[in-house]
Amino acid sequence: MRLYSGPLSMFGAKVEIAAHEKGIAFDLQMVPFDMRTLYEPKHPDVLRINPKRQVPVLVDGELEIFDSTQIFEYLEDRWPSPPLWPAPPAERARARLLELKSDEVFFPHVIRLMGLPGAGTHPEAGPARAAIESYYGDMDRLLAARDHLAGDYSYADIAFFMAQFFAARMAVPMSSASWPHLAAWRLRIAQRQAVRRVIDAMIGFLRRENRPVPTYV
Ligand SMILES: N[C@@H](CCC(=O)N[C@@H](CS)C(=O)NCC(=O)O)C(=O)O
Repeated sequence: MRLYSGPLSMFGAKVEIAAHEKGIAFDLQMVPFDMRTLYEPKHPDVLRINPKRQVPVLVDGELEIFDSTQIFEYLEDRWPSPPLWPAPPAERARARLLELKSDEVFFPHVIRLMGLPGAGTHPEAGPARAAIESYYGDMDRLLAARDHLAGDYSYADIAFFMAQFFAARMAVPMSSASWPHLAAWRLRIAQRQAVRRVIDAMIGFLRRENRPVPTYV
């Protein structure tokens, strides 16, 4: 199995973590990425497989798919153990919704900050920053009564762990005074071997590029 990703790809990191959690052997193919030119030029296999021209892309034999959430579904069907979705249908639906919200409700605010010099400290950062902090509040309330976002450790945790890692990079700190349950969850997830392996590689890349690294890691 081959996974195409980038050294700073939030969505690719989600898939890498899930594959490590399941003990799946894969070949990681990093596409060209540069802090100035970003994902240009595109890798020819990505252009051929994904009309959205984005990573992650997964190739497993004859199968060629893209999009981190679609890839999660394939990994779960093909390697059901250990499970990364809860079994009861309602809990599974809640976990899937949280995974989607992390990518499509929370993360767009982080992307907005990526476009502002100084990110969260830029004078125009206010609305995105407020939305990120409000989402932290929602997740903190959820985690007051449980250790993980939806049942046992799941794809929902993987997705939001990576999304908040990028929010922290964009100068929106998650204080343990304001969101104690969420901050404790983050430390728990950061200790997982599969997570550590992926974020350590990302931190190494950030350090080589002289970019700030979130302090809690
Ligand atoms: N919804 C997609 C988003 C993928 C995505 O935004 N990938 C970024 C890297 S993290 C990318 O390839 N960007 C390059 C581009 O859009 O040109 C997923 O979950 O995989």
